[in-house]
Amino acid sequence: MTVTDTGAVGLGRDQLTTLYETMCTAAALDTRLLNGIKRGEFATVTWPSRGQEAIPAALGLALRPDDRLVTTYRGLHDHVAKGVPLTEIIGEVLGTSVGASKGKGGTMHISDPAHGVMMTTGIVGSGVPVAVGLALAAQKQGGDRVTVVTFGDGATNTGSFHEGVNLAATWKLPVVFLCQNNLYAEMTPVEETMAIQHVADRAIGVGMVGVTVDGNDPVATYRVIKEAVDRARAGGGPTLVEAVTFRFEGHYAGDSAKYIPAEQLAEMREYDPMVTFPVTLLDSGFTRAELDAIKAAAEQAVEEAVRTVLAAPAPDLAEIQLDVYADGLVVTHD
Ligand SMILES: Cc1ncc(C[n+]2csc(CCOP(=O)(O)OP(=O)(O)O)c2C)c(N)n1
Repeated sequence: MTVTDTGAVGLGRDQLTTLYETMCTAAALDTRLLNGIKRGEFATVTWPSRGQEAIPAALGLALRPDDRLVTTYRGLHDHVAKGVPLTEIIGEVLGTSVGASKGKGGTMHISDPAHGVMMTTGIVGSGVPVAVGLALAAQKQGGDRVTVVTFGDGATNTGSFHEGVNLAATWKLPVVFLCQNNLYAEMTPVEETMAIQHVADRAIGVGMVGVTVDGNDPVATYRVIKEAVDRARAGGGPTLVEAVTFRFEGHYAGDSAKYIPAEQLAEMREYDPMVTFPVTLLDSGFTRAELDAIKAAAEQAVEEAVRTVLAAPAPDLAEIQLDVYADGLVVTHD
């Protein structure tokens, strides 16, 4: 197990811009949805990721468009990073016909194979074996496509996780296991469910590379994920990446998060990537005006997408069985 330090920036201006654009879009999306729910503008449920923006931004930069992703209910940022259009994401969260699954999936079940998003799941840990299956298919097909699966620290306590990583390591499958360790599983602090300090240590038991990185540092996280993706693509097998971060909102929209101690919240705010990364960017030659413009453009794009979605019709009743069964099979009830 290696713990990386953040190191010098060393990325090009375009890459840094992409990282910040993705982070701003993800943060704006989270905030806009939460605010809309709070003021009764729409009724839906989301699982916020405010604070975790650096990890998906790094992931998006490290992946090719044809690489595959499996994610969770807390995956809206991952969808943004993988290029799923905002109208498809918001459309699905709000259950309208312009959603990625035409409004039939909801926040927990966004899939968009055209952008490589194969599954979003609400069953903790269940994405791992699915990603391993996708990686096995890629290996059998002989291409160099990589699959990434993201999950929380709590998911690494499930049987699915342990079975999946073991098989992937044994068969050297092209998959990256990306744990977004936000220090809580739902309302339970990580130390109450794990006797080890680093999730990445779990890689040792199956003979796989495991790396822990500061998940609030998008540059360091990008480097670690890129190395893991390159290794998988070159036939070197899977990696378990643990990106340590923090979630500033409750487990779900409406959860007051009272179980997070005030001192911990205050301390972690110092490491909020939406605060620290702009400082890095200013040190790297960006101007405050440039950063403000990126943030404003992201907020405007989210606002326009919300407007489009709210003007879209609900899914048609005739739609209800389409895309649910295998092609051509429609079940009817007399
Ligand atoms: C198999 C299963 N058990 C329990 C739950 C209830 N549940 C929903 S989220 C969650 C916590 C998961 O924590 P973690 O994997 O750390 O992800 P996070 O929510 O922190 O991103 C639990 C236990 C579930 N959805 N699936």
